[in-house]
Amino acid sequence: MTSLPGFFITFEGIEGGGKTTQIRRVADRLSSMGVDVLVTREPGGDPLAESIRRLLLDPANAPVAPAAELLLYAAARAQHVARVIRPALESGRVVLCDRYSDSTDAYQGGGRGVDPEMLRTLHRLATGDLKPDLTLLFDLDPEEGLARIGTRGGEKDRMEGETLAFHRSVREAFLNAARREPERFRVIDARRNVDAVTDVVWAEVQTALEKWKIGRREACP
Ligand code: Z5A
Repeated sequence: MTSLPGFFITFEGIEGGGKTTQIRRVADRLSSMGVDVLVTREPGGDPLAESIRRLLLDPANAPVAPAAELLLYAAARAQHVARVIRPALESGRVVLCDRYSDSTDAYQGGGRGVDPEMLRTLHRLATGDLKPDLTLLFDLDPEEGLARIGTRGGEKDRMEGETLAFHRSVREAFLNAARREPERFRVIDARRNVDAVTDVVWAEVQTALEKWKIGRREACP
């Protein structure tokens, strides 16, 4: 949990789970209620981090050495946290972030097999131990997620082009993280239709934000 005045929500899961669709819907609802909300994403969210994103996802750069991939994701995050996320939370905003450090644990840890201790050290360096207050994990079978992405058309990015076995390991790593930290994670059944998913997501966000507001009132009566 962050000790900063703002509230930090991350949207996680395998490709095609619907994170991006749902983050927009949540942002629209919060904005219409007058909540000061920032929507951002990883890798990216800042000009330098967006440049790193292009390098990471470009299929022309394959194969990328696992250590290089890990360090580039960490570098993008370090910049994003320092320049965008932390300042927004310090000024009391609600930050909605499409992927964060759980993606590194799932893709570089679960998918590529990077040692968890190494990942923890890098997270400390890149984020100063800044953790989300709430993480919504959009869960579905990778076959279904990749099929959704397929209907979008266009060329597959470098990560989308990984094998189904890779995406299955990633999904398992996400679910393991949710089992380890049940107080932070909410696992959302992403197989349902978009509106049904929004109903569940919105209920989780509202509950979390109510607790945050009560905490703020108690801190500054
Ligand atoms: N990565 C990493 O390895 N390490 C890290 O530390 C970080 C990231 C931070 C970023 O790709 C890649 O980097 C990602 C992980 C890796 N790669 N993989 N694999 P990205 O940001 O370009 O891609 P993404 O985050 O996976 O987003 P996405 O492909 O856009 O998927 P999504 O956000 O989960 O879904 P969506 O865009 O909302 O929806 C996808 C399609 O499904 C779209 O056509 C929707 O209309 C449709 N959709 C959405 N919801 C539904 C429902 N409920 N039913 C049916 N259809 C739906």
